[in-house]
Amino acid sequence: MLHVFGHKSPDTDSICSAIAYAYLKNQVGEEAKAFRLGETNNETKLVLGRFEMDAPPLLKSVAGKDVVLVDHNEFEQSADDIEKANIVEVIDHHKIKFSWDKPIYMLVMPVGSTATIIAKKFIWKGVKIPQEIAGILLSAILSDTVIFKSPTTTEEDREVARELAKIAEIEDIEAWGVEMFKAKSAISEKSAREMIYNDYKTYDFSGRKVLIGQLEVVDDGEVLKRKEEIMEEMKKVKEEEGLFAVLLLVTDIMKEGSTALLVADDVKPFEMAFNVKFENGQAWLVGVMSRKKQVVPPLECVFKN
Ligand SMILES: [Mn+2]
Repeated sequence: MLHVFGHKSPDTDSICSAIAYAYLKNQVGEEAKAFRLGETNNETKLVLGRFEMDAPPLLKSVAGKDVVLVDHNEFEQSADDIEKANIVEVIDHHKIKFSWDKPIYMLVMPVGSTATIIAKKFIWKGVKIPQEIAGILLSAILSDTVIFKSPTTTEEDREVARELAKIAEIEDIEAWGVEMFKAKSAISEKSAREMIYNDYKTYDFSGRKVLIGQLEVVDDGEVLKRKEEIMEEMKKVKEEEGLFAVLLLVTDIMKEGSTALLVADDVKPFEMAFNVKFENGQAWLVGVMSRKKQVVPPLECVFKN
Protein backbone atom coordinates (compact mmCIF):
# COMPACT_ATOMS: atom_id res chain seq x y z
CA MET A 1 0.00 0.00 0.00
CA LEU A 2 1.17 3.49 -0.83
CA HIS A 3 1.52 5.94 2.03
CA VAL A 4 0.83 9.44 0.74
CA PHE A 5 1.86 12.43 2.84
CA GLY A 6 2.94 16.06 2.76
CA HIS A 7 5.61 17.84 4.78
CA LYS A 8 6.09 18.13 8.52
CA SER A 9 4.18 20.91 10.26
CA PRO A 10 1.54 20.31 7.59
CA ASP A 11 -0.37 23.14 5.97
CA THR A 12 -3.68 22.88 4.13
CA ASP A 13 -1.97 22.04 0.82
CA SER A 14 0.01 19.17 2.36
CA ILE A 15 -3.06 17.63 4.01
CA CYS A 16 -5.58 18.15 1.21
CA SER A 17 -3.22 17.13 -1.59
CA ALA A 18 -2.42 13.90 0.26
CA ILE A 19 -6.12 13.08 0.75
CA ALA A 20 -7.02 13.87 -2.86
CA TYR A 21 -4.06 12.02 -4.35
CA ALA A 22 -4.69 8.90 -2.27
CA TYR A 23 -8.32 9.01 -3.47
CA LEU A 24 -7.20 9.31 -7.10
CA LYS A 25 -4.76 6.42 -6.72
CA ASN A 26 -7.53 4.18 -5.42
CA GLN A 27 -9.75 5.19 -8.34
CA VAL A 28 -7.13 4.01 -10.80
CA GLY A 29 -6.64 0.72 -8.99
CA GLU A 30 -3.63 1.43 -6.79
CA GLU A 31 -4.05 0.92 -3.07
CA ALA A 32 -3.16 4.12 -1.25
CA LYS A 33 -3.87 5.92 2.00
CA ALA A 34 -3.26 9.51 3.08
CA PHE A 35 -1.29 10.37 6.22
CA ARG A 36 0.02 13.47 7.97
CA LEU A 37 3.38 14.14 9.63
CA GLY A 38 2.10 16.50 12.32
CA GLU A 39 -0.83 18.32 13.85
CA THR A 40 -3.30 19.96 11.49
CA ASN A 41 -3.58 23.74 11.87
CA ASN A 42 -6.78 25.71 12.51
CA GLU A 43 -7.23 26.61 8.88
CA THR A 44 -7.02 22.98 7.78
CA LYS A 45 -9.48 21.98 10.52
CA LEU A 46 -11.96 24.56 9.22
CA VAL A 47 -11.53 23.31 5.64
CA LEU A 48 -11.95 19.62 6.53
CA GLY A 49 -14.94 20.50 8.71
CA ARG A 50 -16.70 22.40 5.94
CA PHE A 51 -16.39 19.46 3.53
CA GLU A 52 -17.08 16.89 6.24
CA MET A 53 -13.80 15.05 5.98
CA ASP A 54 -11.54 13.64 8.66
CA ALA A 55 -7.88 14.53 9.03
CA PRO A 56 -5.65 11.67 7.86
CA PRO A 57 -3.95 9.64 10.61
CA LEU A 58 -0.53 10.59 11.97
CA LEU A 59 2.36 8.62 10.52
CA LYS A 60 5.24 8.03 12.94
CA SER A 61 7.62 5.84 11.00
CA VAL A 62 7.97 5.21 7.28
CA ALA A 63 10.78 2.64 7.38
CA GLY A 64 10.23 -0.12 4.83
CA LYS A 65 7.03 1.48 3.51
CA ASP A 66 6.15 2.44 -0.06
CA VAL A 67 5.67 6.20 0.06
CA VAL A 68 4.52 9.07 -2.12
CA LEU A 69 5.76 12.52 -1.12
CA VAL A 70 3.43 15.38 -1.94
CA ASP A 71 4.10 19.08 -1.43
CA HIS A 72 7.75 18.53 -0.48
CA ASN A 73 10.86 16.74 -1.65
CA GLU A 74 13.58 17.75 0.83
CA PHE A 75 14.32 15.06 3.39
CA GLU A 76 14.71 17.74 6.07
CA GLN A 77 10.99 18.42 5.72
CA SER A 78 9.91 14.79 5.55
CA ALA A 79 9.51 11.91 7.99
CA ASP A 80 12.52 11.45 10.28
CA ASP A 81 13.32 8.03 8.84
CA ILE A 82 12.48 8.89 5.23
CA GLU A 83 15.77 7.47 4.00
CA LYS A 84 14.64 4.02 5.14
CA ALA A 85 11.41 4.21 3.11
CA ASN A 86 10.87 3.18 -0.48
CA ILE A 87 10.02 6.44 -2.26
CA VAL A 88 8.00 5.72 -5.38
CA GLU A 89 6.64 9.14 -6.32
CA VAL A 90 7.09 12.82 -5.66
CA ILE A 91 4.42 15.39 -6.59
CA ASP A 92 5.55 18.91 -5.73
CA HIS A 93 5.78 22.58 -6.58
CA HIS A 94 8.94 23.46 -4.61
CA LYS A 95 12.53 23.66 -5.70
CA ILE A 96 14.18 20.30 -6.05
CA LYS A 97 16.67 19.09 -3.51
CA PHE A 98 16.26 15.42 -3.98
CA SER A 99 18.19 12.41 -5.06
CA TRP A 100 17.27 8.77 -4.90
CA ASP A 101 19.07 5.62 -5.91
CA LYS A 102 16.33 4.34 -8.24
CA PRO A 103 14.20 5.80 -11.00
CA ILE A 104 10.96 7.18 -9.63
CA TYR A 105 7.91 9.04 -10.90
CA MET A 106 8.43 12.73 -10.23
CA LEU A 107 5.96 15.44 -11.19
CA VAL A 108 7.03 18.97 -10.36
CA MET A 109 5.38 22.08 -11.74
CA PRO A 110 6.08 25.73 -10.92
CA VAL A 111 2.50 26.48 -9.85
CA GLY A 112 1.02 27.98 -6.69
CA SER A 113 0.04 24.77 -4.94
CA THR A 114 0.44 21.02 -5.11
CA ALA A 115 -3.37 20.88 -5.17
CA THR A 116 -3.29 22.49 -8.63
CA ILE A 117 -1.12 19.62 -9.92
CA ILE A 118 -3.32 16.99 -8.25
CA ALA A 119 -6.46 18.50 -9.83
CA LYS A 120 -4.73 18.32 -13.20
CA LYS A 121 -3.90 14.67 -12.60
CA PHE A 122 -7.60 13.90 -12.11
CA ILE A 123 -8.28 15.50 -15.47
CA TRP A 124 -5.41 13.67 -17.22
CA LYS A 125 -6.58 10.35 -15.79
CA GLY A 126 -10.21 11.07 -16.67
CA VAL A 127 -11.33 10.61 -13.08
CA LYS A 128 -14.32 12.61 -11.88
CA ILE A 129 -13.54 14.90 -8.95
CA PRO A 130 -16.11 14.44 -6.17
CA GLN A 131 -17.58 17.60 -4.67
CA GLU A 132 -15.77 17.36 -1.32
CA ILE A 133 -12.42 16.63 -2.99
CA ALA A 134 -12.95 19.66 -5.25
CA GLY A 135 -13.68 21.70 -2.10
CA ILE A 136 -10.49 20.74 -0.28
CA LEU A 137 -8.32 21.14 -3.40
CA LEU A 138 -9.76 24.61 -4.00
CA SER A 139 -9.11 25.50 -0.36
CA ALA A 140 -5.51 24.32 -0.63
CA ILE A 141 -4.98 26.54 -3.68
CA LEU A 142 -6.47 29.53 -1.83
CA SER A 143 -4.26 28.82 1.17
CA ASP A 144 -0.97 28.42 -0.71
CA THR A 145 -1.55 31.35 -3.07
CA VAL A 146 -2.85 33.62 -0.26
CA ILE A 147 -6.11 34.01 -2.21
CA PHE A 148 -4.14 34.50 -5.46
CA LYS A 149 -2.10 37.40 -3.96
CA SER A 150 1.18 35.56 -3.63
CA PRO A 151 3.69 36.01 -6.47
CA THR A 152 3.74 32.21 -6.74
CA THR A 153 0.23 32.33 -8.24
CA THR A 154 -0.03 31.29 -11.88
CA GLU A 155 -2.81 31.45 -14.45
CA GLU A 156 -3.10 27.68 -14.10
CA ASP A 157 -3.96 28.04 -10.40
CA ARG A 158 -6.73 30.51 -11.22
CA GLU A 159 -8.14 28.33 -13.99
CA VAL A 160 -8.09 25.15 -11.93
CA ALA A 161 -9.61 27.02 -8.96
CA ARG A 162 -12.50 28.25 -11.10
CA GLU A 163 -13.26 24.69 -12.26
CA LEU A 164 -13.00 23.30 -8.74
CA ALA A 165 -15.29 26.03 -7.38
CA LYS A 166 -17.98 24.96 -9.86
CA ILE A 167 -17.76 21.33 -8.77
CA ALA A 168 -17.63 22.28 -5.08
CA GLU A 169 -20.52 24.72 -5.58
CA ILE A 170 -18.64 27.60 -3.97
CA GLU A 171 -19.90 30.83 -5.46
CA ASP A 172 -17.76 33.38 -3.66
CA ILE A 173 -14.20 32.02 -3.75
CA GLU A 174 -12.72 35.20 -2.23
CA ALA A 175 -15.10 35.17 0.74
CA TRP A 176 -14.25 31.55 1.51
CA GLY A 177 -10.55 32.42 1.26
CA VAL A 178 -10.89 35.28 3.74
CA GLU A 179 -12.81 33.05 6.15
CA MET A 180 -9.96 30.52 5.95
CA PHE A 181 -7.31 33.18 6.62
CA LYS A 182 -9.18 34.42 9.63
CA ALA A 183 -9.04 30.91 11.08
CA LYS A 184 -5.36 30.66 10.21
CA SER A 185 -4.42 33.97 11.76
CA ALA A 186 -6.30 33.45 15.01
CA ILE A 187 -2.98 33.85 16.79
CA SER A 188 -4.09 35.57 19.97
CA GLU A 189 -4.34 32.25 21.82
CA LYS A 190 -0.98 31.04 20.52
CA SER A 191 2.12 30.85 22.67
CA ALA A 192 5.37 32.30 21.29
CA ARG A 193 6.60 28.77 20.63
CA GLU A 194 3.43 27.88 18.75
CA MET A 195 3.93 30.96 16.57
CA ILE A 196 7.47 29.86 15.65
CA TYR A 197 6.39 26.30 14.89
CA ASN A 198 3.03 27.27 13.36
CA ASP A 199 4.31 26.80 9.81
CA TYR A 200 8.04 26.20 9.71
CA LYS A 201 10.63 24.53 7.58
CA THR A 202 14.26 23.83 8.31
CA TYR A 203 16.75 24.43 5.53
CA ASP A 204 20.34 23.42 5.12
CA PHE A 205 22.18 26.32 3.50
CA SER A 206 25.65 25.02 2.67
CA GLY A 207 25.88 23.25 6.04
CA ARG A 208 24.18 25.98 8.08
CA LYS A 209 20.77 25.02 9.38
CA VAL A 210 18.16 27.72 9.39
CA LEU A 211 14.62 27.36 10.66
CA ILE A 212 12.21 29.64 8.82
CA GLY A 213 8.77 30.05 10.31
CA GLN A 214 5.90 31.99 8.79
CA LEU A 215 2.75 33.50 10.24
CA GLU A 216 0.23 34.85 7.77
CA VAL A 217 -1.91 37.42 9.51
CA VAL A 218 -4.53 40.02 8.76
CA ASP A 219 -2.92 42.48 11.23
CA ASP A 220 0.78 42.12 12.08
CA GLY A 221 0.53 44.54 15.03
CA GLU A 222 -1.12 41.81 17.02
CA VAL A 223 2.01 39.65 16.74
CA LEU A 224 4.63 42.40 16.93
CA LYS A 225 3.41 43.73 20.26
CA ARG A 226 4.69 40.41 21.65
CA LYS A 227 8.08 40.74 19.92
CA GLU A 228 10.27 40.51 23.04
CA GLU A 229 8.63 37.31 24.19
CA ILE A 230 8.80 35.77 20.68
CA MET A 231 12.48 36.66 20.23
CA GLU A 232 13.32 35.11 23.61
CA GLU A 233 11.63 31.91 22.50
CA MET A 234 13.42 32.01 19.14
CA LYS A 235 16.76 32.11 21.02
CA LYS A 236 15.74 29.02 22.96
CA VAL A 237 14.67 27.16 19.82
CA LYS A 238 17.98 28.07 18.15
CA GLU A 239 19.94 26.68 21.12
CA GLU A 240 17.86 23.53 21.47
CA GLU A 241 18.05 22.60 17.81
CA GLY A 242 21.66 23.72 17.31
CA LEU A 243 20.74 26.03 14.46
CA PHE A 244 22.63 28.79 12.70
CA ALA A 245 19.53 30.96 12.76
CA VAL A 246 15.82 31.17 13.42
CA LEU A 247 13.89 33.48 11.11
CA LEU A 248 10.22 34.23 11.65
CA LEU A 249 8.27 35.92 8.88
CA VAL A 250 5.19 37.76 10.04
CA THR A 251 3.39 38.18 6.75
CA ASP A 252 0.63 40.77 6.68
CA ILE A 253 -1.65 39.75 3.81
CA MET A 254 -3.36 43.15 3.78
CA LYS A 255 -0.13 45.21 3.72
CA GLU A 256 1.40 42.67 1.33
CA GLY A 257 4.76 42.35 3.00
CA SER A 258 6.51 40.62 5.89
CA THR A 259 8.20 41.69 9.08
CA ALA A 260 11.24 39.44 9.54
CA LEU A 261 12.31 38.61 13.10
CA LEU A 262 15.77 37.11 13.28
CA VAL A 263 18.03 35.40 15.79
CA ALA A 264 21.29 34.36 14.12
CA ASP A 265 24.96 33.58 14.69
CA ASP A 266 25.58 36.13 11.94
CA VAL A 267 23.00 38.63 10.67
CA LYS A 268 25.08 39.69 7.61
CA PRO A 269 24.00 36.98 5.16
CA PHE A 270 20.37 37.85 5.88
CA GLU A 271 20.98 41.57 5.39
CA MET A 272 22.70 40.84 2.10
CA ALA A 273 20.01 38.45 0.90
CA PHE A 274 17.14 40.85 1.55
CA ASN A 275 19.07 44.10 1.11
CA VAL A 276 17.87 45.49 4.44
CA LYS A 277 19.29 46.37 7.87
CA PHE A 278 18.02 44.41 10.84
CA GLU A 279 17.38 46.62 13.86
CA ASN A 280 17.01 44.75 17.14
CA GLY A 281 16.50 41.64 15.05
CA GLN A 282 13.69 43.14 13.03
CA ALA A 283 13.30 44.26 9.41
CA TRP A 284 10.41 44.99 7.06
CA LEU A 285 10.52 43.08 3.76
CA VAL A 286 8.43 44.98 1.22
CA GLY A 287 6.22 42.79 -0.95
CA VAL A 288 7.55 39.56 0.53
CA MET A 289 4.71 37.04 0.83
CA SER A 290 6.33 33.79 -0.24
CA ARG A 291 9.00 31.96 1.75
CA LYS A 292 9.63 29.60 -1.14
CA LYS A 293 9.99 32.18 -3.86
CA GLN A 294 11.22 35.34 -2.15
CA VAL A 295 13.06 34.22 0.98
CA VAL A 296 14.75 30.87 0.39
CA PRO A 297 16.36 31.57 -3.04
CA PRO A 298 18.22 34.77 -2.03
CA LEU A 299 19.44 33.10 1.18
CA GLU A 300 20.60 30.07 -0.74
CA CYS A 301 22.48 32.33 -3.11
CA VAL A 302 24.21 34.32 -0.35
CA PHE A 303 25.16 31.26 1.70
CA LYS A 304 26.65 29.55 -1.35
CA ASN A 305 29.16 32.37 -1.78
MN1 LIG B 1 2.21 23.73 -1.10
